[in-house]
Amino acid sequence: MKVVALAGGVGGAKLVDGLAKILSPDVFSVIVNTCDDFEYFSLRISPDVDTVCYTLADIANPETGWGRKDETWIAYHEITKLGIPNWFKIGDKDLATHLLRTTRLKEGKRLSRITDELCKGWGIKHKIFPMTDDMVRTIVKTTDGNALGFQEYFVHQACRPVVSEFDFQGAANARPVVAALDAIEDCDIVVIAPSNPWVSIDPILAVPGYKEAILKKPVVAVSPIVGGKAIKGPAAKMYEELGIQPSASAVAEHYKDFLDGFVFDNIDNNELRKIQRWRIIPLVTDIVMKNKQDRVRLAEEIVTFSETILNRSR
Ligand code: FO1
Repeated sequence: MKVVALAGGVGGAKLVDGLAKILSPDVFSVIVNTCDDFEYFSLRISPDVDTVCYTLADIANPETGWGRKDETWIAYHEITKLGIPNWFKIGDKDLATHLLRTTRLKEGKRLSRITDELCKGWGIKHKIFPMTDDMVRTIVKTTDGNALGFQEYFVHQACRPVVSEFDFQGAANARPVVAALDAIEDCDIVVIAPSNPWVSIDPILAVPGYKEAILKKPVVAVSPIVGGKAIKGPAAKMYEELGIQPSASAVAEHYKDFLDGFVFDNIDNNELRKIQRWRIIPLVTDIVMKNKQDRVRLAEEIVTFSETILNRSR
């Protein structure tokens, strides 16, 4: 069975890691959000791509999920000592990634080709596709009338502002990575990882071509909301600020136009009927990935679940 996952930051990367442990590179690939990308000290940062790759290469910081494990902060402290504002923490190992990516971009290389080069260097065999080679970025509109770059909102202002709208700048005119579209067309099922629907998955679907391609495929999504809360990040806060009660069923509703199966946590079993009303097949299980074994266990359950969905549609 061929699987393509759509993923964003830390939560999505954990499931991608579990799936990559049980599915070989010829049957599993990943399309990653690049709307969190930004320039910092003139370096091009692609946080979600790096988080997925670092996690797959087992070099991710286990506490934060982003950045590198066993990191050193010499360059970071030297910059700070110079009194330069330094709110986005880049470690020395992580810096190497941004230096290489920025240099290659200046040489005219596309982000997808640069990601291939980085993956080769990190020993990652699975195909990791940035969603586009074009420059896109999430602008977070807030109720006090500001329009913030995503990292300004997420890191510098620690998700405090109240959101009112998201603008995926450049997405409507961005071109999908052709090989990523081919991977969807060639796959048996698409898995939407437990990433933030608003700012990790919606940006991928905003790039022309992806939504049309996944509409032709069975789709399974995994809830990033458990017991009304996000496992990590501002997803639940965003739901509340957008006037929607954060819940597993709210996530299923977000995707319901193209969803065949939905994986959510035992704690939200009370949402079962609501989700079934949208003719979505449920898988209720423990979806909180506390360790690497959980990632593989959940991935195995999702693969089995996907096979039952495929058998139904045949
Ligand atoms: N997140 C933070 O909360 N603080 C940081 O200083 C920070 C630095 C950072 C550096 C590289 C990188 O790839 C990610 C980094 N992140 C940081 C996480 C990043 O903001 C998020 O991972 C995504 O944008 C949302 O998933």
